[in-house]
Amino acid sequence: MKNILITGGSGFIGSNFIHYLLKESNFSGRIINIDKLTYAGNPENLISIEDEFKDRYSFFKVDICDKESLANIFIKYKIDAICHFAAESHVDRSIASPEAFIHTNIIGTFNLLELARTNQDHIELFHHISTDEVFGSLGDTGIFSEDDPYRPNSPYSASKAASDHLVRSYHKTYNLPVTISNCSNNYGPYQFPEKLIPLMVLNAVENKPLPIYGNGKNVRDWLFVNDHCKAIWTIMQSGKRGETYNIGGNTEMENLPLVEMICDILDDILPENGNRPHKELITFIKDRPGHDLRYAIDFSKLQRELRWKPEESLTSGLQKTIKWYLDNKDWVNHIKSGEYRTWIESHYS
Ligand code: NAD
Ligand code: TDX
Repeated sequence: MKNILITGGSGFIGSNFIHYLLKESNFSGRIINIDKLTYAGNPENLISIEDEFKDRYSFFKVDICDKESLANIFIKYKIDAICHFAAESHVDRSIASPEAFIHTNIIGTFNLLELARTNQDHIELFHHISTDEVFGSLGDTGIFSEDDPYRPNSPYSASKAASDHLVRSYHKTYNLPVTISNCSNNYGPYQFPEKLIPLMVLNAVENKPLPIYGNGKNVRDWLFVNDHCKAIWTIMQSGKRGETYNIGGNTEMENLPLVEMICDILDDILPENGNRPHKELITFIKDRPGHDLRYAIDFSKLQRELRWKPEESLTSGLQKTIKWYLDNKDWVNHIKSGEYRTWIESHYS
């Protein structure tokens, strides 16, 4: 793999993956990042990369629904691998307005697959990033394995499920060299503060309410984003073409104790903050419609076949993440004030 096309590389996981590939991995080729820069895409995530890796990194503001622009980049940069992150990713937004999820997650993925199929001679790999949410919801017991049936419950997870099926079908029908990974909830630096962990951290710092949906007993498995990046690169290099791999963090937790953990860490780091203990900010609010009760992920296939396992514990990962949000005040302020949008508009209009 010499020229990797990364879609959605300016979002949370994509930008962490670009940092990982260029700074920590054995990859010596070139990255072409295409991103539409929706509200979730932030070029500030990659400022240091643009400076440091001028010869090996290029960015284009492109929508994966725009076939013509995709084709031009594909040919010009002799793309031989695709790592596909671009998506509408937030469940609550998919409940409020599902349409963009259908366009980007389904049609966008289809466009990329078609491009890969029609240039198949040069394509070594199409890696598709997906989610454990395609498997639906678990009760108190059980764990998702790669062979489980798909039972998506939100427009977001249904659109991801559709895209997974398309990717699989392009392998079965056209023999396109694909791999798919389905992972649990990621957390870490550069995550947009609409998702649970960064939202709770930033609200607590400002002594704002910490909104917990329902009774706080919903369970998620938390995967530190750098562990996820290592898993993706492992699969891209050594995963069997046509296969799906689950990726998990081995850290199942109910939402309420997770938010309490965040509060305890903040109590230690910010002893002067007004509203201590931060736990007092916790507020229970109306539940999310169709809220999946529990996700748990069996990643033993990845561990057994490709020797990957998560390295970060939830405590150390949360400490690193919270410290990152406290240390990167400019990044946080630009997101909160909307200044990052003004910058994008002036550079890419
Ligand atoms: P994100 O919302 O932070 O980033 C998504 C990126 O895709 C943004 O930069 C956005 O601008 C870009 N994008 C959106 N629509 C586009 C379009 N039409 N064309 C080009 N670019 C577009 O999401 P994330 O959390 O980094 O998630 C990345 C991938 O991982 C997604 O496919 C998501 O479904 C999957 N995933 C995420 C998690 C998680 O916990 N965050 C867990 C499992 C799977
Ligand atoms: O304010 C909140 N209060 C709350 O109780 C928010 C934003 C969330 N929650 C709950 C809902 C979930 O049970 O916290 C849990 C995590 O919520 P999100 O951060 O919205 O993540 P989730 O819905 O689990 O989905 C995430 O993980 C799987 C990503 O957004 C998806 O892109 C990924 O596929």
